[in-house]
Amino acid sequence: MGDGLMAARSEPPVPGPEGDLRQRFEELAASRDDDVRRALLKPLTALPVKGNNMKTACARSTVLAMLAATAAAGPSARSQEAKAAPSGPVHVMVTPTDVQWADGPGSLSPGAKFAVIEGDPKNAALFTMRLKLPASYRIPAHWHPADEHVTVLSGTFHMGMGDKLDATKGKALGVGSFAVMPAKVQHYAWTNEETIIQLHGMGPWGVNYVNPADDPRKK
Ligand SMILES: [Cu+2]
Repeated sequence: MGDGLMAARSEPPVPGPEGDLRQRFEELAASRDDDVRRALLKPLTALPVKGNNMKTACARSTVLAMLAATAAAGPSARSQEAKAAPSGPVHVMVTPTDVQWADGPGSLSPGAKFAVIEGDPKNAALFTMRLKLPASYRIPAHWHPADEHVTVLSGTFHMGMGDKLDATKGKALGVGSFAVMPAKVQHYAWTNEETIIQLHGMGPWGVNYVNPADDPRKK
């Protein structure tokens, strides 16, 4: 019965339910769109089959089987293409000795060192960086365009909220401490000993000083 159906494709339309099935299959075969295939498949199942018309019933079941196979092949073929695509997440595994420190960043006053260990703070994506701050280091009141997430890895990082650094306020964050400074909220920080923090957030990242005179990029 499969041969008969395929041969019928070059013949003129056959009237009646069987002709309908052939015409639908032609439309379906011409379509590369999964949604069109499904739309065609749906009304096809609703076609009436007379109990004693075995030829129509056979043609119908064959078309349905072919439709099901075609519909099933589309998405799975596509997902295999996706699996074969070369681009994908790049893994990151960094040990403390892997970290390559550099002087900076330019948004902080001299003496700090930094290392970007994931992403690029300039991009609109997640990034992670580390800051190594010497003892008695000051970061005057500032804010960021996105939430700042701070994890203290060594030393003690002191953080306070407000528009002016006040070392009599704030909180001492020891090793293992974590802080989140919401976007645009003014805060400040300082150290009394060498301190390493890990900072992560969504780029593009930036430091905006409450008092422009505190900005080392403007000096
Ligand atoms: Cu900050």
